[in-house]
Amino acid sequence: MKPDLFQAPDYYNLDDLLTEENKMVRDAAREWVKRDVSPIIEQAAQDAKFPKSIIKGLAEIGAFGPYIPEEYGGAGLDQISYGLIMQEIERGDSGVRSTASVQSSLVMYPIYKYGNEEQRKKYLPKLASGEFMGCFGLTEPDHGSNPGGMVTNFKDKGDHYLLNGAKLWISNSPFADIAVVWAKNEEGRIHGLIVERGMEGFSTPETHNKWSLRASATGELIFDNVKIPKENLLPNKSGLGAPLGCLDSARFGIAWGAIGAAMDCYDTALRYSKERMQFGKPIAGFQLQQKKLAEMITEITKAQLLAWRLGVLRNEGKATSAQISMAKRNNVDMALHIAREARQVLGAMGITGDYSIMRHMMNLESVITYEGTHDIHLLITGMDITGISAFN
Ligand code: TGC
Ligand code: FAD
Repeated sequence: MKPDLFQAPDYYNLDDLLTEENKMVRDAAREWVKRDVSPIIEQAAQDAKFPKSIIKGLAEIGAFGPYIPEEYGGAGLDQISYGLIMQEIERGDSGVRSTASVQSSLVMYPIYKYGNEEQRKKYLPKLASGEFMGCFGLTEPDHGSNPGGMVTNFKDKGDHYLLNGAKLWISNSPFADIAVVWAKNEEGRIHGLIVERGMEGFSTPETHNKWSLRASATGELIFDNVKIPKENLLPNKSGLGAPLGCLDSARFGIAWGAIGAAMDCYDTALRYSKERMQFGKPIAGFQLQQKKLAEMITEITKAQLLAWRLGVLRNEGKATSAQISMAKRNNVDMALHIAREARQVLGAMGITGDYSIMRHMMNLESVITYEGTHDIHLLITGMDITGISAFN
């Protein structure tokens, strides 16, 4: 892969809206991605291997639990710093951002929010430092967009629960130490359970042959009469709203992360277009290429404003799930569109691993699908503005 010459676009001087802490956190993440992610990520994606060597660095830049209080090992940052960290990581690779999103918003968040003090103290500091890695099991083979239909279940056996079922498409599952798993009790109520690697009857086979998120490990979670100690149930929230509440936090991070992937594609295309000569002049001088680049920077700027405003609302505790949903859908769609356009600006070179664009494009096909598909997010907005659910 070519040296990482990334220069972040900031067309509307959005830096003026950030605090000194926001900028410090963002710059540290940016520096780390340049130094430790860019040199290895293309090979990791080509090899379809999650680069475990980056776990320590992710913990050091505060990517594991950015907004979790410091007393539990988190970084205690605001929502905009959290978003900026996700942006910078996804500038490097969506798969690396996935690892951080899952650890922070889908594992640490439910333990922090729905767990008791003992669970917080037992797991959060180790998750924050990367000593423990976690995964989140909601999706099942027959229940993706409709997680409320899940069939994974647990029965009360007196001194323990007995867990049965299967989860599919689970980021980090092949190497995770713990899994936050959503399952129904005998009354059909959804609860979160912490399942630990090594428990008898629990296995995590890896899913192979992905053309997307190749630097992120994806797998299954299989529960065959797994005995779960009663103290591993998350006591403070149940129902579908519990896992969906975690998704709000992760989707917010994705809304920022996708901007990073888009910025990298735009920056690469801009630089290439100024250097690549055809018909005796740089291709950046042709109107059709300028149209592509002008539209890219416009869409990135709009997405940055959306994310920033959403961050302010989150900091004030005022962001709704539907507002988060809109930002996730818009910004991922924007990034995927930009990746496709930027790929064309590079001509044949755009399909090679010498540049990051094709990897971003393929990754974004997962990002537009997970944490709620593009269609599902359209329907969430539709439901919010009409008051009528198109789901049931
Ligand atoms: P519905 O009846 O609308 O809602 C059930 C209950 O949940 C509440 N609720 C929410 N609560 C918190 N946050 C949200 N975002 C919420 N959305 C809904 C709702 O108020 C209700 O509460 P209550 O108290 O009345 O019971 O549920 P539904 O069955 O009609 O489904 C709605 C739908 C389709 C929007 C939802 O199920 C959905 O979002 N589906 C998409 C599934 C999804 O996003 N899966 C993600 C799996 S995890 C993942 O992809 C990780 S990728 C990680 C990575 O690598 O980065
Ligand atoms: P389906 O729900 O079968 O949808 C198929 C198509 O039908 C989609 O286009 C969808 O938009 C459309 N559709 C469905 N319902 C409707 C409707 N009502 N109206 C209109 N159209 C509809 N899940 C986890 O729990 N944990 C993870 O860590 C995790 N990581 C993932 C990592 C990767 C790489 C991927 C690809 C997925 C991951 N997922 C994870 C799963 C992800 O959340 C689901 O793939 C996603 O929610 C969609 O479910 P599905 O794939 O079963 O598609």
